[in-house]
Amino acid sequence: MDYTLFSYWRSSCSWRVRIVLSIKNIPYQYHAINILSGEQKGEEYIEKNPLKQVPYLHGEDIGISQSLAIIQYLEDIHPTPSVLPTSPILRAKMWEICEIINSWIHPLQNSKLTNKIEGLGGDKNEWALEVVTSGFRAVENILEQVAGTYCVGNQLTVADACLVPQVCNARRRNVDLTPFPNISRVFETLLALPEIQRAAPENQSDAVK
Ligand SMILES: N[C@@H](CCC(=O)N[C@@H](CS)C(=O)NCC(=O)O)C(=O)O
Repeated sequence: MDYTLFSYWRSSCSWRVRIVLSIKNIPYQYHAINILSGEQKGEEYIEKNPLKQVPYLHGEDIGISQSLAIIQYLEDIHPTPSVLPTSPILRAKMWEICEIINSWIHPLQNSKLTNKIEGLGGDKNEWALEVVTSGFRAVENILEQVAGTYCVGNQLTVADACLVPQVCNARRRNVDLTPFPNISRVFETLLALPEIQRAAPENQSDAVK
């Protein structure tokens, strides 16, 4: 299968997908979409993804948006190495972590929303800090129960693909990570892996250095 990933180097959702492609060693073409200059709103791109967002995975007969849907597809088509724990309870815990990041932290602290909050007279930094801190508190609690070398035991899973970009984001926002020792430890371990480094924003062709 020839894949093209429509991605922006700094997009954390794109980074999640790049991490899984990298863990599974799946070759793909990288198509940069500059979301700062509004390329995601171009007619040609909207035909693919009417949500005007990245990531978007294109293949021979497929077009998929939403990072977790793309990841599930990649897992189904390229099951080895798996990024899902086999134990049902560990798999559920993994999805808990993913959902906290994907459906709580990420959408509530993205710049589109925080800029709106600022426009309405709110303090965008205070808002983002509150969201990230409450989300990380919940993730930390789960990691206390299930983390090993990585988020869930000693296997690289979707939770790791979600955690790394979100922690990088938090660091860019100067969030104090000391109350989250498990998150910090797992993050540092992950960041040192070649699979994660290959997928890192600064190593993409559209990175601005
Ligand atoms: N739930 C979606 C979120 C996608 C998303 O928010 N993408 C952001 C980048 S991380 C984007 O394209 N923003 C540009 C915009 O909304 O104009 C996913 O998991 O893929």
